[in-house]
Amino acid sequence: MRRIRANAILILTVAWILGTFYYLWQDSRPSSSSSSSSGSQLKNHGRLEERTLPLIVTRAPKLEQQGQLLGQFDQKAFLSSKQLKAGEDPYREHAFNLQESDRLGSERTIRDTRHYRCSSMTFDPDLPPTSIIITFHNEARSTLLRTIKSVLMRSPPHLIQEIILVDDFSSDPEDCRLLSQIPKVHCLRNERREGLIRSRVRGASAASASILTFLDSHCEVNTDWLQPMIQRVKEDHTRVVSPIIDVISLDNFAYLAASADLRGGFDWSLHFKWEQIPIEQKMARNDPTQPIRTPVIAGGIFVMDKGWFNRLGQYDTHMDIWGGENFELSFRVWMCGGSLEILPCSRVGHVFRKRHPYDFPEGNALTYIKNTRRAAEVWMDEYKQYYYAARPSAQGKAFGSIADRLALRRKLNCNSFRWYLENVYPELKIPEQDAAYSLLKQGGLCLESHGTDSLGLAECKSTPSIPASQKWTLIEPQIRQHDLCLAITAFTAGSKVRLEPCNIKESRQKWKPRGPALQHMISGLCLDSQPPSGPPLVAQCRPQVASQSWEPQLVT
Ligand code: LR7
Ligand code: MN
Repeated sequence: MRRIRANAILILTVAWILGTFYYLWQDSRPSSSSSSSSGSQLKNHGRLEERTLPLIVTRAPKLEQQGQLLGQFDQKAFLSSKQLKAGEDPYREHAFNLQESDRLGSERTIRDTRHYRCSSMTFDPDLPPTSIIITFHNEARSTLLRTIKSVLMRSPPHLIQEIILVDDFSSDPEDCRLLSQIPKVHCLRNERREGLIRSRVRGASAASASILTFLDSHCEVNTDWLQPMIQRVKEDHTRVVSPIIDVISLDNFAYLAASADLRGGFDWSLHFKWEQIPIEQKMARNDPTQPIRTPVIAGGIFVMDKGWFNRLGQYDTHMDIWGGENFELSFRVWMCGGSLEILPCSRVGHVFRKRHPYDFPEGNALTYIKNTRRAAEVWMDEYKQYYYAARPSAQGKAFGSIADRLALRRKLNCNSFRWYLENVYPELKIPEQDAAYSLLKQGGLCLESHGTDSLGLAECKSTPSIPASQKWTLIEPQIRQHDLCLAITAFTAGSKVRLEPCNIKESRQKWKPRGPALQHMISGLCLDSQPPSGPPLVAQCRPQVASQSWEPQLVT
């Protein structure tokens, strides 16, 4: 009896110990149900992972190491000479809580927010070093110093060739001068306000390493952030790579993990947003350490080969202050032969703000319009009409000459924006245009849909009683009715046509006008109403045949 009881106690004890281990192990993995609602804007906080317990921390280096890191630089004096005065609004100058930032000082430990499998990744022993480029305009001393120190503390020293600061004409030139005392840090000061785009180009031109790494001036890089990015760029110099950007709270400076299932996207007004990875890609991801292809990058934190940066035309230096350069770079990289990806095993924290703490000499809205208009005019081809439709105030606003950027695009022999939409961002919906419906007339008859499977000819109706079934939107290459598109069912003459959900990648849905006829682009066949009573089909094109003539008539 006693033996049975002893055994029972032993079994319970073992189970308890195993259970505890299992619980701890579970807890140190990112939760799988963490995807938060698809982020909606640049400064949103809707992309945080649910788990926020600090479990694994990155240790700060010992004091003697720190001495070596900072050389002659006196960080105490640097920070203490410029702190918040009693009674001052801590948010006023930087749009984040300066008091909290100052309280943290020049460094701290942060949680390693990577997936647990990232720590077993291996990298080439001979990765090339990088030049880090940080532009700043009136950045708070504590956030700027933490950015620099986090780089020095959490990167393998041999991978940091130098840190190039570009002081974009901040009010106090001392910041730049003092920080240059830190080993490996150089600071270039602009003689007038240039904005972040020209400042980055200046920093990049001064860089001596073959790989460029851009950071905002209020970041904290996390454990082993750099190796995954340099590895990917070393393998293929046309890749432009970003980390997952964790959130540093603008109120209390807590370091919070961002969701790992997001990528960069945008709407037609060229407003950046975080969005969920498309479901098919998510299902296919069985390795959480794999890169995530992204249509655009947020813009501030990325690694790029220097030769590739130069060959692709750096940045559009006629863009001012802030905004739009991330679209221009992203379109250019994809359309001219490169790719963009987010590396989930690289994490960098960034203080997301709700407003700009600095002034825009020409006004915030006008500057954003000028910059995005330049991106749209140079890269978006006929699709720029949707940008103007979504941002009517952009029409007629000055944006300067784009001749050199167009010449660059020609020289690099870049793909079209349609190619980009089809191959990189097929999820971006082409908007319905209210005013651009047409009838497709053949004599007195009009092409009409009856449900999705059946099409036919019927007597044309006139305004105001035109039924939706006779209204077509002709957006080359598609012939649309709301979200449905006219498609051939097979690539042979005599095949039926029907309506199916639009998909810009689908070659069966691509048409172009050929004289009065509508020609299917790939098969070369033409839309034909023969026999007149039966459903329309595709047939060999015969110019001037009445059954192949479709006269579009705009209805407003
Ligand atoms: O006139 C200026 N001169 C500058 O040097 C204005 C700004 N800057 C500096 C500034 O000090 C900071 O270091 O430029 C950097 C970016 O400015 P922020 O931090 O005010 O911009 P942001 O974080 O709101 O903006 C994001 O979008 C910008 C569009 O132009 C840039 O691409 C930023 O780099 C970018 N930041 C990120 O991608 C970090 C992640 C945020 C997201 C999403
Ligand atoms: Mn920023």
